[in-house]
Amino acid sequence: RTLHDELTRALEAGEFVLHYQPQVALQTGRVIGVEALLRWQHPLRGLLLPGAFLPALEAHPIAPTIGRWIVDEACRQVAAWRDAGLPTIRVAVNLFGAHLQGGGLAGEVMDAIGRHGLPADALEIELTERIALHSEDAALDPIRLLHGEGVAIAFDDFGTGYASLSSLKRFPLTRLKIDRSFVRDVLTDRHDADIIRAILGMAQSFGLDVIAEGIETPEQESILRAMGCREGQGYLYGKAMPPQALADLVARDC
Ligand code: G
Ligand code: G
Ligand code: MN
Ligand code: NA
Repeated sequence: RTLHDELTRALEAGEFVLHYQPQVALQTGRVIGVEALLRWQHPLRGLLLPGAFLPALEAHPIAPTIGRWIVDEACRQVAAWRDAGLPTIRVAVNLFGAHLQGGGLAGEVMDAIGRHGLPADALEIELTERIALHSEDAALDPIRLLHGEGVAIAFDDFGTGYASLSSLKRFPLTRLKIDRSFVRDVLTDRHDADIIRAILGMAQSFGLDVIAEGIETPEQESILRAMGCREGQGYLYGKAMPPQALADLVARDC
């Protein structure tokens, strides 16, 4: 069987799972959100990371179907954590371009939120610049609609592409995710520190929240906090983990 055929079988067999990477408030250290990251529990090859299958999946006709499953599963999980006594945690999902193009996105997302009894702002949709850039203005209407309903919209890997500044004007956004390539050398590279300051300043003028990705050390955390960044994500707080491990992490500081 080809990888292409395997993906259809995997969806039917329920082999896709979501792992969750914590996002914390830099002032308090509290977990305030998670990013859902797709894994494939392969019967022979073990747990596969997106690098092994995402390119094939993105080009596959079932991408929108898997995208719909991801939204529903993420909402189901947040409701399950809440029902188990945890606070309602915001969950961010990464969008497939083909899912946005498919046309049904806004209805599916609002339906999932409603079905699981979540407030709209418990869900965040992550858009990459690649998706944003390659979409006609009208193709972004579902994103505008969801933003209007209170769903959070985040711009992933911000600062690495070309259309960042005009995108801020064109898109309905809630949050910028500072790409981890700027965080990595923030302590030693003056230009990276300047870029982060510029992003924070811009976000403030546009009324957007910011989260820094790829925080791995307490020193990176401290300087970002001092620069006025309020949220962070990275190995310092945890890698993407199964739902129960995430619940244990959150329960520790409840
Ligand atoms: O941590 P990880 O190796 O899971 O992530 C690798 C890449 O795969 C990241 O760029 C991430 O955006 C992408 N990715 C992970 N999960 C999903 C998903 O559910 N949907 C989409 N579209 N991309 C994902
Ligand atoms: O959607 P996005 O491309 O941002 O997906 C997140 C990716 O970043 C995943 O592959 C995840 O494993 C990776 N990642 C998350 N935190 C860190 C970190 O602190 N350091 C590094 N090197 N990678 C990270
Ligand atoms: Mn992401
Ligand atoms: Na990112």
